[in-house]
Amino acid sequence: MNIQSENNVITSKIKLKIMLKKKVEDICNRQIEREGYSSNLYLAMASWAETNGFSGVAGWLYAQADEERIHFLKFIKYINERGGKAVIPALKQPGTEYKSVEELFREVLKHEEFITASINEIVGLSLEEKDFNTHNFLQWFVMEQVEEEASVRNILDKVKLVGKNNMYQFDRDILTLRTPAGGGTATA
Ligand code: OFO
Repeated sequence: MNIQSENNVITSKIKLKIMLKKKVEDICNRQIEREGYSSNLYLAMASWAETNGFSGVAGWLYAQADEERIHFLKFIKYINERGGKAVIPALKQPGTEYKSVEELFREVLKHEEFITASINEIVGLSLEEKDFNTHNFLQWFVMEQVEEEASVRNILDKVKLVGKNNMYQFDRDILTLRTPAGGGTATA
């Protein structure tokens, strides 16, 4: 065997080692769909808020939708970088109506809890499969979910405190409750 073919064999052995296992690739592709849906869900909620006079709430949701799109892209790039193939899915249509801002944020919290469980499931699989690269990649999402859930619970507490009659003030102030993208503390 000449040096060139020896190098090719070594390169393909290394590739085999670092390539994503099919199981991990599939579950990461499932997460692409969930992150894409999260972005669309928050856009749909933003549209409801904007057309019901809550421009502050809409601003919060538009910003959240942008963050979810970044999560969506992170998974796409990660799969492709690891030698898998990211599949861009069709996304189901989110709901269009909410009875109140409080109901809307209860739905946001429910959805974020679902995403947390989904991320944790991938963390579990990465450990089972001894895929430490994926495990490491996921740690950012684990922390992000802690922050997102805390931020939405904080908003829900405020909605309950101000009550229905003070929604003007709540809507005016909600953007000060935003946690900066990718970590950090809320400004209020
Ligand atoms: Fe809201 O979370 Fe994405 O990951």
